[in-house]
Amino acid sequence: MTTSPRPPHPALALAPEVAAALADGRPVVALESTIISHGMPYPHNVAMAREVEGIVRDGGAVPATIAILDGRPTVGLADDQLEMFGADTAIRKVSVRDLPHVVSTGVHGATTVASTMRIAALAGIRIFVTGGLGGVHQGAETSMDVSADLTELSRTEVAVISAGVKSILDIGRTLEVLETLGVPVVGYGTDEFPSFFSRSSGLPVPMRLDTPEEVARLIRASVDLGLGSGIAIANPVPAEDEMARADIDGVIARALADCDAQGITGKDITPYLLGRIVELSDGRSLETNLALVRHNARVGTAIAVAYAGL
Ligand code: PSU
Ligand code: MN
Repeated sequence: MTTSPRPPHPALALAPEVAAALADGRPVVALESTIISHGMPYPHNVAMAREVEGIVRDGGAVPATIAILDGRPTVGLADDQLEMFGADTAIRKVSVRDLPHVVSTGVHGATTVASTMRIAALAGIRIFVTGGLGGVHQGAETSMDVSADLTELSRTEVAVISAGVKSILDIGRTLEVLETLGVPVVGYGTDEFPSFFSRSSGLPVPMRLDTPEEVARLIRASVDLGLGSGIAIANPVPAEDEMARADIDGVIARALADCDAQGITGKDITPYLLGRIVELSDGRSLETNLALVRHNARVGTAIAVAYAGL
């Protein structure tokens, strides 16, 4: 270790298990809560959240699901809190711009990739596992709808393991923006950037690594250089769980048309599209989504263990 762990920010509430692991330099894996509250239907979302925490534990790390509870940024949710974030449909989706309001008004909030990254960094956690990243939306050249997840990747030192970006977004422009922002995009065991439901997107990744140790060393190099930015690790869905691009692309095209027809805007767009894709695919997409999150949890935990061992 070149530096001893930084103490967690005093505004945070850390679960005792998470605090102990961080103080000892043991591996901790951050998990987000918007994927629970707005990313999957109940009760699959709660089952997924519990299962992923189990996968992280089995892999030898401590899971830290991050959310805002009564205005308190909380790192490590209890089991009944996972249930509440899955079941309560009134819980707000909280990105970074929403953090001061949710904290100052003392309400609950489900954190996105962006706000989870920020809170993880304040806690001293460097590895974060999720399903999919936000990115540049289709039509962003006129709407300017670009997820704050990309901004955060440019300025917060957390490595995010995802299955890439789904084609509700403009994948090519998302990769262009990540390049502009100076964010390393690592293909994990792949030369092609994955498109969430499928292993392929037709677009190459700028760099490829094949083992958790290699990824851990890349994270370490970024930290040691003081780059201060995040890292996107793109881990393709296992082949046996992927959907044919032709099948999922048709579903996504219909979901995008419905979103437009319904006049959905702003932060509601992504949750609407995610829900509509599950409906239009008769749940088939949910199976793939669950499989890729499990896989990300296994790979991300192995990376966290390797990083803690450097
Ligand atoms: N993509 C998914 N599942 C999700 C999300 C995206 O496959 O749950 C969530 C994540 O929390 C992500 C957020 O950070 O949506 C992005 O929302 P927006 O596009 O409004 O930035
Ligand atoms: Mn947006």
